[in-house]
Amino acid sequence: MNTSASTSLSTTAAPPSKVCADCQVYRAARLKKLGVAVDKWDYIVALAGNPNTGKSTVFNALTGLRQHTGNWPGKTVTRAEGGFEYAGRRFKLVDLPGTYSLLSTSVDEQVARDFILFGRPDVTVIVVDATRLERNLNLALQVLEITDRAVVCVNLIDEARRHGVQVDDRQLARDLGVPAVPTSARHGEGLPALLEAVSEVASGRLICRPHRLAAEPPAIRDAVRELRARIQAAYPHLPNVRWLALRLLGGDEHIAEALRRGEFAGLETESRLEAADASDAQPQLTVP
Ligand SMILES: Nc1nc2c(ncn2[C@@H]2O[C@H](COP(=O)(O)OP(=O)(O)O)[C@@H](O)[C@H]2O)c(=O)[nH]1
Ligand SMILES: [Mg+2]
Repeated sequence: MNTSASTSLSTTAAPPSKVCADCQVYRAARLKKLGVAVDKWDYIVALAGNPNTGKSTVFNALTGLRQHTGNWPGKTVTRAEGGFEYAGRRFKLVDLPGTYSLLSTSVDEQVARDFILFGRPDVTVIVVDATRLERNLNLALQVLEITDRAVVCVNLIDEARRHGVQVDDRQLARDLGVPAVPTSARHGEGLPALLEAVSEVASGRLICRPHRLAAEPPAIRDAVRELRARIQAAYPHLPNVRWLALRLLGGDEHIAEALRRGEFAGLETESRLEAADASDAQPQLTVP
């Protein structure tokens, strides 16, 4: 197995708490709304990635015949979901639409983003193409703005090798702050290490510290700071406040509406790092 990721990431057990029990109720309701039944599964894993990175190949390799397809609720976008067992735990794997970004400019992007944002998967596997790493990291960084539970699957590593490209997965894991596992899904290579990394992040044994782009342009710094403070006051434990502030500044009506409607209630208590001191109060936020 690939142990490189743990060199840059701390391994800590997630503290169980009453708050976590409450989140499970919230979470089951939200996932149901997103069309996912949660009763038979210990963990939910989302598969994100650009089109043609081998997402479906990874999905098929992990789930085999234990899969079915349908549509996302209220959308004509196809969804595949399936299950597998690993280390005595049952994982539900949800294949998200292939997208180049999560800015919600298409139905596919909206579906993928909403699932990561509101479904709060235990792990999001970001499948990237090892031969086009730079282009693929755009989506990876966007996912890491929304969730801190992710594993990067550096797929098509055989193609990269064929072209003389070597990917330094250890450095990539350090730079991104999440495990990076080289795979060749078509040939089954690297999948055991991928499963191990997913299992470590899902169980909370491995806590990721994802890379977030450091500074925003001076022109918007004050506005971001102010919005962050307001969102944080309403939802003290959301892991992606800065991203939300930036989306609001970008005129993202979908996010503004979700904040107005209080759809982030219950999400903020799930931050494993801070679950212990989360409060039960229902936050209210007025978005101008
Ligand atoms: N050489 C190679 N081809 C792969 C690998 N993974 C997937 N493919 C191929 O890449 C193409 C796209 O794969 P698919 O799983 O449909 O990509 P998706 O669009 O991300 O779901 C297919 O022809 C796969 O057989 C891999 O690791 N190595
Ligand atoms: Mg596919």
